[in-house]
Amino acid sequence: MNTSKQVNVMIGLLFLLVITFGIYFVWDQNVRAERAEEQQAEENAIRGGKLFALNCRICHGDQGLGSQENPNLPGAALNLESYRTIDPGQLTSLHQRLFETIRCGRVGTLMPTWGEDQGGTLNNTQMQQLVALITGAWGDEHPPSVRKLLAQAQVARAAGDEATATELEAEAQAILNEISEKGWETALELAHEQDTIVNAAGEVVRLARDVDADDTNLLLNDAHVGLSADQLLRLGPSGEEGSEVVRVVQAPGSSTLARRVGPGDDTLPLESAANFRPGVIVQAGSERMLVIRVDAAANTIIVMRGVDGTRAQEHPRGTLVQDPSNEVVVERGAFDTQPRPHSAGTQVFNGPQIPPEGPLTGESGTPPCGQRPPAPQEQGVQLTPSPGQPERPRNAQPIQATVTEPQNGVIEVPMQDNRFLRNNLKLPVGQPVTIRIVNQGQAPHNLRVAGPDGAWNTGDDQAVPSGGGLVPGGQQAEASLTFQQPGIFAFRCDAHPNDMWGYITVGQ
Ligand code: HEC
Ligand SMILES: [Cu+2]
Repeated sequence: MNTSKQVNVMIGLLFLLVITFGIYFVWDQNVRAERAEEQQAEENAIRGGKLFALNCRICHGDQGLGSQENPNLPGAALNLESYRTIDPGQLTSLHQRLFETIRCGRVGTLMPTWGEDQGGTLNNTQMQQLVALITGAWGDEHPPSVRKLLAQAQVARAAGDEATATELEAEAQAILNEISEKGWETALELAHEQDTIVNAAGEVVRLARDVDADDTNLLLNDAHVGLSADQLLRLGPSGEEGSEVVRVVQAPGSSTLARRVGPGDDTLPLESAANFRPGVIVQAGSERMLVIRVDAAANTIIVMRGVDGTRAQEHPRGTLVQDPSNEVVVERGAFDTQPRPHSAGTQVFNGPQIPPEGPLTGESGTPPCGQRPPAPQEQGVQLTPSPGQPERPRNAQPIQATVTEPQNGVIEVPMQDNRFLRNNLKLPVGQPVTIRIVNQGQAPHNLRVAGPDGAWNTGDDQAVPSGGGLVPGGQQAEASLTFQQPGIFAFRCDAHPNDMWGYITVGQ
């Protein structure tokens, strides 16, 4: 081999090397870009979860399940698979609708306006992050791995391989679910963090002994953590089976002396006499006293000094006077939760916060985003529901004058965003009737009857679909309903409990 040949081979080899590196580089860039896009969706869904815990959970629930999570929550369920659509066309319109709903709120409902440009507190990026939390996609395009799977599914379907296509679509759905669920998990974690109560020593507040379902006295490791009457506490983490909400009736008294008291004074002036009870022993310094009378208005307590073998002493202003017991008297099963036994060590949380009842968006002032002002309430017919039935929300849709009865044992109820197109139904006693709901809107809806007990989400509810799930836009569902007693029963949509509303008259 002569020198020039050697040189040529060398050049050839170098050239190959350069090409190989070039190809590798381009490929690597692609993979990195895809991974970055994937991570972007996830990171934004997680940011969305944090924003949700800070701004939205008061109405939409710690887990984002709204009224499905607790009947007291007015917000719609947002943590649903039906919002994580794999249909690219649907994603575009869904993204738009969710973003606009968050930005503008919904006139005539409790859903507030969030867009900064509308006087709200969230910027566009933050609102996009909330949408990412709900859809599992960043913007109106799916992450690359999902796009790839969907393209493969299309090829498989075109080739007539339906089974493979379905499988690939399920895989794509699983990726969106996972991204969205990361965000929802973050929301729940942050909710727990925000609601955790710690005492002055930095210890987390817990039950100090087991409680039965009917115990109204809870012993805590420390009850001197600023609890006040009427406050709600949660026993066990929100979102976990068995968590219960209780209302504080009486927390142990704790305050400081408003003035110096001598050993002979039996009236103690306090900063606040709330929470003190007659018959309880309180402690100031090393002295114990028996509370005889409480004057909450004057912020004084009348005591018997130096009990339990202690001696009456002088106490300077600012001395801590407290009921050293760590017992809290509560009302069990508040906020429509079930009283249940709980074991010692169960964490005690603050909350939930009670959702506001108004004002409704756009009711006073200019409606946001140029939305029309809420329609003046059309005059519907007045029905007198059976005793104990839930109260019709202020802004619920009017009740139609036209009564719909079953045709061949079936009643069809078309639904739009957000109303039942038939909401004055009449059914016979004791006979099964099929109710078919047809969702002509885009938002998910269902139909739930409160039942004779007048409470939502209890054992005597009947729902369409029967499990109480939501029917995505464009789909329908049916269930057979039977009423064993006459009466007028309320129904509503779980996702839109404040506006989608109707009555079923049974018998007569
Ligand atoms: C004061 C209570 C309240 C707060 C706070 C609230 N919402 Fe809502 N939201 C509602 C109610 C009520 C609805 C149902 C409106 C209806 O019936 O159309 C709703 C509906 C929605 C919908 C539309 C669901 C659909 O498809 O119909 C979205 C999206 C939404 N809220 C997102 C949010 C986000 C994100 C936040 C926090 C930034 C938030 N909401 C805070 C009450 C609230
Ligand atoms: Cu609905």
